[in-house]
Amino acid sequence: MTKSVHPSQCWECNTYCGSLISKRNGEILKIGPNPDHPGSKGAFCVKGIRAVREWTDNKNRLLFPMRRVGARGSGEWKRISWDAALDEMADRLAAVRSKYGPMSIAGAVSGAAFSRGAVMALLMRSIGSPNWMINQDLCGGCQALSEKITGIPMKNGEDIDNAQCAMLVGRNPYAADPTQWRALKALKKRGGQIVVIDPIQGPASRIADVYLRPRPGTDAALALSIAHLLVKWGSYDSEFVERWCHGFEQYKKRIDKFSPEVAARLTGVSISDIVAAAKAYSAGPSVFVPGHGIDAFSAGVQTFRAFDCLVAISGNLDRLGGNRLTKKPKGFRTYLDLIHDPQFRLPVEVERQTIGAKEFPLWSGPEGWQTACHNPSVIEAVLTGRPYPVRGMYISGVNIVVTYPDATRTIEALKSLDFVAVATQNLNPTSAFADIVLPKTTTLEEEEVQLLWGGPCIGYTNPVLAPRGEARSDLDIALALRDELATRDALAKDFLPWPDQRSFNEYLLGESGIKIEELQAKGFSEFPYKLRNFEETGFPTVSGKVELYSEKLKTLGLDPLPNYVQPNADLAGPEERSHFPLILLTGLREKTYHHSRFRDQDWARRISPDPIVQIHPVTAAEYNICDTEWVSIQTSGVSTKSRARAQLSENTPRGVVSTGMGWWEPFSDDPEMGARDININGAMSYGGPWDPVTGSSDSRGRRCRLTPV
Ligand SMILES: Nc1nc2c(c(=O)[nH]1)N[C@H]1C(S)=C(S)[C@@H](COP(=O)(O)OP(=O)(O)OC[C@H]3O[C@@H](n4cnc5c(=O)[nH]c(N)nc54)[C@H](O)[C@@H]3O)O[C@H]1N2
Ligand SMILES: Nc1nc2c(c(=O)[nH]1)N[C@H]1C(S)=C(S)[C@@H](COP(=O)(O)OP(=O)(O)OC[C@H]3O[C@@H](n4cnc5c(=O)[nH]c(N)nc54)[C@H](O)[C@@H]3O)O[C@H]1N2
Ligand code: SF4
Ligand SMILES: [Mo]
Repeated sequence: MTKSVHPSQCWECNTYCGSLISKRNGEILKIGPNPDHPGSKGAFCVKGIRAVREWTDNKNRLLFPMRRVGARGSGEWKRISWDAALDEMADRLAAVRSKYGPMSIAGAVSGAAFSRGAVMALLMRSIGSPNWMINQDLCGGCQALSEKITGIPMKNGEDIDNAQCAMLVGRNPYAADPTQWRALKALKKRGGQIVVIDPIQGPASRIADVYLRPRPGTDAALALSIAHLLVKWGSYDSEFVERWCHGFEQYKKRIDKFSPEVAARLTGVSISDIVAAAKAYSAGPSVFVPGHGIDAFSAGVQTFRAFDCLVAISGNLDRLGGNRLTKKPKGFRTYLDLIHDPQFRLPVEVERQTIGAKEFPLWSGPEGWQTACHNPSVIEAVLTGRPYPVRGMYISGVNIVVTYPDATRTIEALKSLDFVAVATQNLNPTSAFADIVLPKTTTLEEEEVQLLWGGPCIGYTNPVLAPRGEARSDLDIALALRDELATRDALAKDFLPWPDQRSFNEYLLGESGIKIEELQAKGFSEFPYKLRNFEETGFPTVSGKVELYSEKLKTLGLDPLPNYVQPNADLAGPEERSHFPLILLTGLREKTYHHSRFRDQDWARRISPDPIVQIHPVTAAEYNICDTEWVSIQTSGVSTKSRARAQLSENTPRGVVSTGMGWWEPFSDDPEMGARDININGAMSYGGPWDPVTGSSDSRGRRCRLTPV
């Protein structure tokens, strides 16, 4: 009997918790937290302990490539060899490419937080297409773009451990992030203050010293008002502002308008609570802890700009106990570095044709954050041929039928394509519409090296298991497909120069001096860094300073200053209000599931068998809705509905209802597996209004109605 312990990390979500994996005779005995990990410091969750193992050894695990035999979406499959799968995929993609051109092929993936994102981008570029689709318009994109525009990349650099005050805005760390939750409880214990801004009461608001409950989508007014008070009280960092902030005078004029009286009127929060939040935040060091609750909506960038500028002027930027700027070891390459490296880029005239680049130049195309395209516009292109046809798609590591809004349109688009291939670990509502499905490795079977902003450190995922069945990693699939396309003369250029995952990972480590062996032994590698070395680094903006006033936004004809934007739900006329009287929030996280993942695991289904929609008892009574009863949810402008069980709760304010996401039915006979029944995105629109920078649509704050079924 041989026993061993392997330091690794879980990356089922981008908390990236350090893990210790015990093995006996080649099989996993236990997965648990690594208390020495500088990022997670021993925090962990049930998904890391349990779900990922069952995900790997699930009875539903896809183990072999398969070809569709019935009609698309009929759910009938036949096992084929990898050779046959790659042959057919290459033939069909090459045919699409020669008929409609390289840009008619698009790739979909979650994004560049994982190696599979970079691999998808480079595979598409090798084909000659700049069109790869990412999730971030639905997740974190507004935050990232605001930070980029303002010049302060600080995502995941929240130093709660050294803070005196944490201000949570639209964040539910109890369910979403055990590392943050651990740190917040410790902060509370040592007498620090917690400010929570969230329309829905939850575990965080219950431990808050100051709890602000704004109307959904109005948070920017709170940030501008807190800044207003800090400047009025003289409790901002005037030295930093003087030396490092661009446009303070214009910014000051803007925040002048946001007295607590004005903000109270816009948000529904009391004046005294706004003042209390400003007092707590100004005491410092204070850390801003944002979440998805203020991201992924049509005013997401402006909302983040309002908070980011507050972080800057309050002196909490890159400060112990504040928001640390991204650090990385010298010579190390991140996935984003790779994507932007000139040697891996298509000609700029081609990148300019990325779908979405004209409308959202800071999102898509040559100047874009990840260069990826605008998803709803790609779906439009599939269905209408405008701005040009998209006829083939390769989807990997994303379940777009469930997680993109408007499942009906996504399904229609997939059905109409000339060719669709999906790489996945299990059959799901997206793979249901594929011609070919490919079995993918799980995080226990892959080696991954990445920068963890949180540590900060370089994190390492140890491939502790050999791939089950015939599963392959994204890079291996991409390399094999590239070779097949090359023999068919269907490549623009080869942008995948690595023979295997190890050499890819060594390329990322670059000249950092960090070796794979060290990572294997420890599971991570820390590196030295400095705080507030602004004289050395400057800020990556036009002015070289933190741009309170954004020169980039001005050039694009957008508001260069952070502002409050009225929520779309407020713009509805009397008829829409009477038909759709309630405001819908989506995305409520559950500890058991990760978006659409783990939906086929018995233990999780026992804890959480059905989707729920939370509703205030008084509102429920108004619409004859009883507790635990199934209701249909319909939003304004969308004809399809979604079902969920009502949960009467005073956590939700009157007139607002809140539901989760990611639901589908793995064991259903329905070939769509519930994607247009219990999936909230069956009832959501992916159309505009879009955030003018990221193209994000409102994933919450939509007008809706609930009807008992
Ligand atoms: N267990 C589990 N953990 C996860 C995930 C998962 O699926 N399962 N997903 C991961 C991913 S990718 C993400 S993006 C994160 C998401 O996790 P979080 O960043 O915590 O985001 P949400 O849970 O969507 O919403 C957080 C809070 O925002 C509030 N909110 C809604 N609308 C508004 C608003 O207008 N203003 C304010 N101030 N608050 C609002 C909601 O009531 C909620 O309490 O979780 C990550 N962690
Ligand atoms: N209405 C509404 N829609 C939303 C949201 C919302 O709040 N409301 N939230 C949005 C957010 S924040 C996000 S992040 C997206 C999530 O959207 P998705 O990324 O689509 O969600 P997942 O279910 O996490 O992953 C989908 C597929 O990725 C693959 N995959 C999963 N884990 C791994 C892995 O470890 N390795 C590899 N190689 N592949 C893997 C699997 O095939 C899995 O089925 O959904 C967004 N959609
Ligand atoms: S929070 Fe859970 S799922 Fe996310 S990385 Fe940590 S252990 Fe894995
Ligand atoms: Mo997300």
